[in-house]
Amino acid sequence: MMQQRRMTTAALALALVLVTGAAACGDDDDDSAADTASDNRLDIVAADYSFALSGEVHEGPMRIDFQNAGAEFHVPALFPIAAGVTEQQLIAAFESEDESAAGPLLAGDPEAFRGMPPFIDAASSASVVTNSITAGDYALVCFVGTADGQPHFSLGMVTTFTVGAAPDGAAAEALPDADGEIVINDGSYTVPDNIGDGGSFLVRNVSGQPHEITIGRLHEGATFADAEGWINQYFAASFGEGEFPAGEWPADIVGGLLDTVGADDQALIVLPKLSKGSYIVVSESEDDGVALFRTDFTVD
Ligand SMILES: [Cu+2]
Repeated sequence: MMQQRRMTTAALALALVLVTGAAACGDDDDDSAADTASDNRLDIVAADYSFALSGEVHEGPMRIDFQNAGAEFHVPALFPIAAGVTEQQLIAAFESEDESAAGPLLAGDPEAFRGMPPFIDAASSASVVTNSITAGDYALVCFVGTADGQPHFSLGMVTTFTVGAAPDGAAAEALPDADGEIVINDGSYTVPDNIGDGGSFLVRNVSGQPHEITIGRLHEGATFADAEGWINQYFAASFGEGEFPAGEWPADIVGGLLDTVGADDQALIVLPKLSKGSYIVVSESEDDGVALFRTDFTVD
């Protein structure tokens, strides 16, 4: 069930969300969120097909930088796992026809909001600051599939790591101050006027239902429909239906949150200074699975 659920989530995210943007002039290292969380930072580099992690992390405001050094799309799905569970056990369980196989390996609520970075396309990166990841052992898993139908986790995109207790034993601290807010309304987003400057942006959901969020930039001359058609075809193909689309995806992801954001969930999306262009903010609703909505903005 876990595998199916996560595959569905990842597929929907990829299929529905479309987005993107090239962060050509990115310098995201001088914002307050970066400074505040600089000592509690997880770097994830995805390749075809592996995750390389660096950084020792603990409960509390944690910055996560996710970079895709591969040629395919990758998703940083995070699950809490029972102590001592190995990557090999996880792969065997996810590959199993038995839907209950993964259950005993997991701990806590696998669907809980953790404020992870979104799926990203090749050569993109995305950063967040979250304080929703509690101490414990975790697995990072990519459920995207290859052209010949193999899930990336079967090829090596599973890794485990530990999040330590907060240094002083206290409850998680508040998130650092943001440079602005991105508000999820009922059917649209409100983005702050300074979003193009980059920085850290608090995501606040007042829509009454959970939503994901992905922010990207369309390539010059590309339309939303171009990007949507390409990604839908890519995703269908990655799960064994039809051919992969030709050429490049005409968009680039610059940020977002993989997890659905509920009313009480908070995390910061950290954006680089955005290059000029047409951007889009996209969501699906988890309630009905397909309630896509989008908001456009332009950086001049
Ligand atoms: Cu992958």
